[in-house]
Order: sequence, then structure tokens, then C-alpha cells
Amino acid sequence: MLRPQDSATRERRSLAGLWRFRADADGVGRQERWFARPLADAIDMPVPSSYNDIVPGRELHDHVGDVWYQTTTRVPRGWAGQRVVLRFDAATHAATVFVGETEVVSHQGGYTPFEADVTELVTPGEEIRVTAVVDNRLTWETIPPGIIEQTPHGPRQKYMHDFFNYAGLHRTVWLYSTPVVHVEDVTVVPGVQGDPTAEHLTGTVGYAVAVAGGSTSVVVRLLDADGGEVTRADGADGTLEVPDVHLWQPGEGYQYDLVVEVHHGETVADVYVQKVGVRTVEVRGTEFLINGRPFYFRGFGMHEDHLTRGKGHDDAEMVHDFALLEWIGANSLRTSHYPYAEEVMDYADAHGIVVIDETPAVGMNAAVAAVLGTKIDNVFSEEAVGSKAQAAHAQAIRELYERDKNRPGVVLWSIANEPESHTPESEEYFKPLFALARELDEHRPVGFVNVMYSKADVDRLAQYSDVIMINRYYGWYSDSGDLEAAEAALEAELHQWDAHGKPILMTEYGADTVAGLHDLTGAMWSEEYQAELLDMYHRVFDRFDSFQGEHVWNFADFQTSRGIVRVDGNKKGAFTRDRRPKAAAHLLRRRWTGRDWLG
Ligand code: GCB
Repeated sequence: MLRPQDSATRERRSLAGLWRFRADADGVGRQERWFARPLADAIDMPVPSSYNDIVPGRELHDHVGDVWYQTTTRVPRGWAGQRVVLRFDAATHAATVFVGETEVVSHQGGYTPFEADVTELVTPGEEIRVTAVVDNRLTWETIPPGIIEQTPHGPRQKYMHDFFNYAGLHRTVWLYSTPVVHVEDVTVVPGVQGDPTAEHLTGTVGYAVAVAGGSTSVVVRLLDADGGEVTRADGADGTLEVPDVHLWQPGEGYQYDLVVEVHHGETVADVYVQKVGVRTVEVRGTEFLINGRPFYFRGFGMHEDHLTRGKGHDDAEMVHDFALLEWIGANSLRTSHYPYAEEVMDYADAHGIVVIDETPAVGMNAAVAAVLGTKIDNVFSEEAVGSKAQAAHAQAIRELYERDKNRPGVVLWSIANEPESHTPESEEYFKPLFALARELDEHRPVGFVNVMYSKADVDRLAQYSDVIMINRYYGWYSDSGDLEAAEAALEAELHQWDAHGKPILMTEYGADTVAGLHDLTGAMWSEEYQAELLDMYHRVFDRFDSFQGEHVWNFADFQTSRGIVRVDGNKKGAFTRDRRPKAAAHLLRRRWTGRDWLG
């Protein structure tokens, strides 16, 4: 699905701002048709934001079920004769949208966009009322999965991942126009002729344009970053050659503009500009190659998580987080454990940050669930994560691909985080999903993130992955406080994975750490322990040639559900939740940049 943009033929209007909002504790709003009139008893709710922490008290924080959002907007007069589309960048986790009294779209899946053509329902120059009912419930039919327990005190949402189930309209809502004859989709596939490490390379950009609304011809022009035309071609698909190509590189997000013009008779009916970064990705033996050169991942598993707004996107927070990544010397991140806002992805593309792009499939694991207090007998069964979840999972993979397929920063798909992966049932569940990911994208490697309960000797999914991604907590959840034992166990395990002959990435390692807690005996929870643990891991990583990346868990402390293993959230951040560095941040900066904090 194309992102809305302003072009010579298109306009967009953000509906960000304060919406009317009401939680539907009794679940009666759909039946009572709350969308049919101005929302009664409403409070102001910022969009984008999670709603959970905006007002004090548990009621909204722990709400289970529907909430209602409503706003009015005037459709620009100048849009007469245009197609008008209403797009939600995300609604977590499911939504049904109404324009006036008409239902226009429903969507399941909390982190990918959806839209509706509302042309027939609007009159340019007049106001419309937009209402969205957003459901935060996680069940055995959703990704991620969850369980709703009915209790005498009301429904309780349980889930098998630790990050808090923030919900609401986390990203912008757009009203946008396109011509009736319009570009519906663009796919680009970059490449190079010959050895990508050679000088003065010729790049290639395979492209395919889908047009809707009438018979047309398509012209594409490729512009360099200064706006100079590099090449042009006629036709809805083909391959462009880019002489002396300027590659997209880690650390340098050079991008071209592919200007797609749809000609209808003598006129240019629609113009859409697609960014293109030319780079290659390849797994060769135990190496992960970007543009033919070995790439070593340095960075973090992240979360979209901030004070007050929860998972709501905010440009200031985003730019600050990227500035901290640069300060610390990170070259990459994983969108743990769901697709991030498109603004984040744009920023990564534009600045040469390498991304492991993850679906929202997290918490498919009985052992992890048990630690978090939920008992499941057979996780991959019709009673739990069965065919319905698998269909939702497949849809999540498709929507992630459709959204991010053109992004140069995305070099690897992660189709799940820490599923149980040692049972025949897990293999049966995942086999078709790996096949789907490969069918969608022949040009990027695919993998999943392995959990400590399904080690190399029993795992059944690594065979389907191009890279080995593992999360390990030696010295924290196992060998707690004993870094010598942890070091031996980590090294022994890496030897086992080494035998696969694939690149190995540590996608999570870390220790909960209370900022400001210091202890000269190196006690757990202290800043000293976190730094010492990371240092130990690095020592071990450096002993393996097949080791191609280190992503610390986590970039920053983040909010979790309530439980006895968390005090005010997960504290494994190198930064606190309000982005102050712990000792570990300085250690990482030294390892990744060779510099101290003032250096
Ligand atoms: C994991 C999960 C991550 C958790 C982390 C932890 O393995 O992938 O979502 O936050 O452990 O800190 O427990």
C-alpha cells in the first residue's frame, strides 16, 4: 500500500490532533451505534498516542475491549473530481471505521496501515465525521496472541510477551486525494551488474507499477539526490540502468527518486514519487554481505515506548532516539516485536540505518508464558496458536512485506520472536510461513528469533532460516549472577550454532539494571553488573568468525504488564525510559566507536 504523499497531483491532510474519545467498558457502542452521532461523554485524546497512560487511574490503563475515537474534518474544496481516501497508519489491534453513519473499513493487526476509498461519501468543501472503534483484545486468533480471562471483576487480558499492551491510534490518520486514474502500487528491486564491490558500478532498478482507474501509459524517471535525471523509461514495468551508481550504504542512506507518471491521453494524470536505495544483500556462508562487503550488526532490539504516549509516534522522540543510536555507534536495529511507524522506517532509510524488520508474532511459547504467569499446554494446537492464528500470521507477513518491500534499510525479515521451535507442531506451523515470506520476497534473507528453551540440539526451525538469530540471557535468567558459568555456557552454545554454517546474530542479550544503583561487588541489577555482563558477551562473540552481529536488549527501559519479575517495567535498557545513559551505554559507545562520552 502506497504512503500518502503530496505530489503534483496528490494532496494529503493529517488528522492528527485531539479526537473525542470514550472507552466502551460495557461493550455496547457498536449496538448503540455510537458512530451515528457526536460521541457522548467523551474526553479529549491525542492522536497519535496510546490512550492507556493519558489520564490517571487503572481504568483506561487496563481497559479491555473497544474504545471509540471521533473527529470531524473538512474535505478540501479543491478535491472535487478527485478520489478521496481515508488512511490509518495503524490502529492497535483492530478497528472498524465509519464515515458519517457508513462503515468503510475494518482491519485486524495493530501495526500495519489500512485505508478506504470514501469518495462516494464525501463532498469537497463539506465536513465529515470520522469515527473509529478500536479493540485492544488479544486472543488465540490474533497476532500477537493473548487470552481474555472472564473474572467476577471484569475481563482481564493476559499475554505471553512482556511489553505492555499499549493500544489506540498510535500513528497518523490521513485524508488524502488522488486522481481517479492513479498509481496504485509501485515495487522496486535494486541490484548491481557484476561485483558490487567494484568501483564505477552500474546499478539496476527493476520496477513494476500498478495503475487503477483507467487505461493509461506509464513513464518513469529516475532522479539523483540533487534532482538530476539519471534515466527514464516508458512502460509499467522494466529495469532501469544506473551508470556509476551511488549505492545506499550502511551509514549513508543515499536514495534516488523514482518519479512515476501516469499519462492519460495527453495529460499527466498522476505522479507518485518512490524513494529507491540501490544496494545488494546476500548471505554467503557465514557472512552477511551488504553491497558485497561483510556487515556486522551493532545496535539494539528496540521498542516503540515513551512516557505518557506509550507507543504513539512522535517525531521529536524519534529523532532523539536516532541521535542516541548515532552517539553510541549503532549501525542497525531490530523492530522488536512488531512493525514500527513508517516515519521510523523512512528515517532509517534516509540515514543508512540497517533494519531487521519483524512481524508482531511474539509470545508463541509455553515456557515464556509460564514465566509470565500463563499456563498453556500445547502452544501450537487448535486450542491455542492454531490455524486461525496462522492465517493472521500469514496476513501480518503479507502486510509487512507490502508496506516495507521497497525499503533499502530492510535487509532481513524476522517472521517471529521466540516461538517454541523444537516441537513437530511448531515446524508444521512455521514451514508454510517461511515459504510465504520467500515467495513474497526473493531478494532478502528470512529468519526468526530463537529462544533459549529451543537450543541448537533440539531446534527445528533454523533449517528454514538464512541466518541464526538468538536471544540469550546467560548471567540473567540462567546462571543468574554467575558470569563465569554464563561465559562457559554461552561459548558452548555458540559452538553448537556454529555447526550450522550460517551467520549468527545475538538479537538479544542483557540484564535488568536500575539506573543509579552501583555496587562494587558487581551485584545483579547494578550498573556495574550490566556493563560486566555485556563485556563478557562481547569477549565471547569475538571468538567466533561466524558471529555477525550484536543487538543489546534493549535500547531503553520500557513499560511492561504487571508482575513479580518487573519493577516499573523492563530495565534492560542501555538508556533509561527517559533516555539517560547507564554505564552500559558508555561501554557500548567505547566498543562501537572507540570513543568516550566526550570524545
Ligand atoms: C526476551 C524477549 C523480550 C523480553 C526479554 C526480557 O527474550 O524477546 O521481549 O523483553 O526477553 O527482558 O525478558
